[in-house]
Amino acid sequence: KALMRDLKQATEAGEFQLVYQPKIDLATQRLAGLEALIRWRHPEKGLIGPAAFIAEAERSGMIVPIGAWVFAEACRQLKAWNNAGLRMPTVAVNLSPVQLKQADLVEQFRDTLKRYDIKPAQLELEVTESTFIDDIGASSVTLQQLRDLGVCVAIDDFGTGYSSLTYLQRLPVDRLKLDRSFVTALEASAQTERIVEAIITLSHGLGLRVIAEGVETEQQLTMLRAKGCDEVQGFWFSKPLMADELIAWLKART
Ligand code: G
Ligand code: G
Ligand code: NA
Ligand code: MN
Repeated sequence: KALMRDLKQATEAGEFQLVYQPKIDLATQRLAGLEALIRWRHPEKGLIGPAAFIAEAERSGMIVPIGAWVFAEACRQLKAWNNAGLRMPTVAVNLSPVQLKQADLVEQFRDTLKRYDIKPAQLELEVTESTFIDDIGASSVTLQQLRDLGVCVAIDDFGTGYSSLTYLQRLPVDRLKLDRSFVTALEASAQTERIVEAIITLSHGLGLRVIAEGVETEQQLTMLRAKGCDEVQGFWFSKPLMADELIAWLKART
């Protein structure tokens, strides 16, 4: 397949790029973290989003070198910010289920953190519920090893997957990201409101911080704050930004 051949070359040709979307702490209104999201600058096709190539990269196994690049690039950027005296909060990286099965994943991440002299606490990993359907036991072991390294782990897109409560009971995670679909439905549906309240209460009871994704309106923000949500991420504050745009965005906010 043409895309596949391109995908292989893209890794070597340096055609990938990370953009960063701010996460805001609702208690302080300050920047709480960033989510790194991959983009592909294709020489002919232009800018390609992950929806168009991540699934194919997972099928072909290319996600392994791509995922290694993503983690290393996030560390490189953090190091550059640290060197520039910018005190950036945590950067979260999306972890594919395929990567979690990689035998040398923990070692690879440990080496990369060391190479860039990054404190593990500056990194966070986002994993979706689909990661666990095959083998929750093996996934838990690897996630715990990653947490033992010192990185944070978040369940991504929470509520869209399968047996969420089993995962909450068994998975070693620190944070929960409430899926965008709940946020979208919040204003129009009292039922969604009750569900969101219950998820936040449940999470807090389990010691998990809750972050809501896809916040696009002030009303959504107000409702989430009233319900005790800890952090928000979405177009209301900012779309994902290139590193230099992010610096400009931060300057404009203060
Ligand atoms: O940035 P955008 O909204 O287009 O992202 C779409 C999807 O692609 C999201 O679900 C996100 O989790 C996924 N994604 C973005 N960047 C990465 C990445 O670096 N690795 C993996 N595995 N998935 C990513
Ligand atoms: O699956 P994941 O949560 O990793 O996906 C994150 C994706 O959601 C990013 O690609 C980003 O572009 C997109 N996104 C972020 N904020 C918003 C938002 O407020 N509205 C919509 N529609 N998409 C968003
Ligand atoms: Na994510
Ligand atoms: Mn998500």
